[in-house]
Amino acid sequence: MDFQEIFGTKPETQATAPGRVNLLGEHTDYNDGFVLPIAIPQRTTVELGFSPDSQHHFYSQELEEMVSVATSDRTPQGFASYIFGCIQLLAKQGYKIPPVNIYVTSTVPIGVGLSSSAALEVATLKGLRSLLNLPIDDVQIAQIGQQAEIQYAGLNCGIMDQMASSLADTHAMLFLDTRTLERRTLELPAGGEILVIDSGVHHELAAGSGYNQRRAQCEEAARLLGVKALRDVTDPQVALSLPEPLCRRARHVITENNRVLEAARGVSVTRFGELMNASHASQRDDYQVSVTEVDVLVDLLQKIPGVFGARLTGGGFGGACVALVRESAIATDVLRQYGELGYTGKVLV
Ligand code: GAF
Repeated sequence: MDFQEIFGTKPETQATAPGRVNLLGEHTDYNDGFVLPIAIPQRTTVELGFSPDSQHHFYSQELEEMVSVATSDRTPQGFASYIFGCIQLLAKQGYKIPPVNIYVTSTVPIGVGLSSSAALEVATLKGLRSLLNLPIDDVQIAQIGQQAEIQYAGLNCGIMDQMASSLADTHAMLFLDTRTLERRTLELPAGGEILVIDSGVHHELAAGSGYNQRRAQCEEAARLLGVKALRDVTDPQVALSLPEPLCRRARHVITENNRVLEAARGVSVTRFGELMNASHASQRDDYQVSVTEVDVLVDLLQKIPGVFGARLTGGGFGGACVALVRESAIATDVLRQYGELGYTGKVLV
């Protein structure tokens, strides 16, 4: 069923935003640190029109679900929470938002660390900007999207995903300083291609997950070290003065920022791969956001000739692995070996 079949009119406008895969710089964004994401080909598209009644109506093609909600209602659950959050935040900024119909379709995989929620927020905000001629730029869209995630979906996230979805493309990495929002695009290291494989274990990051706990631990570590954010520490030895587990959490963030900065200075594909491998070890051992299946998959990838490096990508606790490879055909071998161990993986990018 398309927009017209669902809502009885043609859409007034539409907008689209991609998911992202993060190559380096995990759990650094809410520490004011550095990240290196790139957009993926999968996108979320929203079509929009005006609602004939006093409610907003959101329809998800993938879920075949309609959610109708008035501005004064409580936040709905699921996909609608992100859209509702974006609308409410625009209204709080003083924009007059009439009741709207929004039709969502997406190819961004959900729950694997490729930012399906940021793609929905950014597409929604760009769609509303177009529908209502709102004077907001792509960075403001990322900032509002991040607040929608925090205030309406309960994930105390950083700004990487929304910045990547709003500003990145599939041809170059976005090197972003999440404190200043200064950014530049960087070519992928010559000779490397991106491969993303789903481990088959899906994650749920929001309220109650280890994600918000990790962020709180980082803030506590920064407080104990007397800095504004862990970004302000560059020597991993400094973390040793902290009690566990804050010591490990801080060490991950400090070393991860250093890895991103080294990669951004321009390194060979081999060195970039080594940095990815070190990033995975740090996420697994210090930040403790990996799971067995992901570790197995990363391990297989790292041993296959033609793979420069591999790591867990995104928030963790399951999800996908990103690898830098000579050619993506090696995926067949990896999936076979992963399957022989009793797991089911899937190539996503
Ligand atoms: C999730 C969050 F939304 C991001 O802000 C970031 O912290 C990431 O996990 C981990 O690097 O995608």
